[in-house]
Amino acid sequence: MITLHGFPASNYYNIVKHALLYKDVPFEEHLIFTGNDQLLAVSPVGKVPAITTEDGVTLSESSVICDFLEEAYPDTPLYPESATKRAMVRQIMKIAELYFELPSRRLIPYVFSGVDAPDAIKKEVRQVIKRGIPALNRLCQFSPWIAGETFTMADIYMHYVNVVVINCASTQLDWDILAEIPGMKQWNETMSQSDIAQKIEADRRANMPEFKTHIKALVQAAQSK
Ligand SMILES: N[C@@H](CCC(=O)N[C@@H](CS)C(=O)NCC(=O)O)C(=O)O
Repeated sequence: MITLHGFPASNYYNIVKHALLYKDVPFEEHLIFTGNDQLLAVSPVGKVPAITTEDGVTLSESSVICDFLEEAYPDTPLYPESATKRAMVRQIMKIAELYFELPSRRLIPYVFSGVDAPDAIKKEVRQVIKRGIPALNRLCQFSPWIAGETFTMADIYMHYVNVVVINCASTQLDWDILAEIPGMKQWNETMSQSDIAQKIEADRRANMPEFKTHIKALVQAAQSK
């Protein structure tokens, strides 16, 4: 059975968890937070998520794990058959990560510490997201799914990117970012209503207090050095 390493408050972790649940691949969750040296045994840079495959191989990087799951468990596909359409799905995922996820992520420490981010950082984050908006407007179909008629990995990926956009970038920048992409909010709402997304959201909320305690301990340890 696959082991999924990480913690349910992580949106990257939840991308992989959603794909596993959607594909109905048996897995067990191993709760481990970042900053734990044991994570290095399964993830070369000590980031979450990582998996241990049924063959005992460890893999990290959410998009790599998603590709692996598709190839190893093709029965419930999450990518189209045509190479071109597969690339289009991956294009949405890549743009979402580079122009929405990564800039929004820079604001996570400020959200957790309840401090307003410095203007210089806000400016940089805003500039990157501004490039992502027209790109996603061009690429996202919402007909009804993000890449067209078929539900794909890009639906899963974008939904969990949006968690960070909504909770970090929109709050810190006082900017309703999803509203800039017509169809995005309604699609995101539909995504959040699936049984899988609801289970993942319940697990995320349940894990939050422990995760916050962990972050506080990390900050205190760093300050006392
Ligand atoms: N590119 C990685 C990013 C994963 C990532 O940043 N995970 C966060 C948790 S949501 C993490 O492990 N952060 C710890 C760190 O940056 O050291 C992926 O796609 O899996």
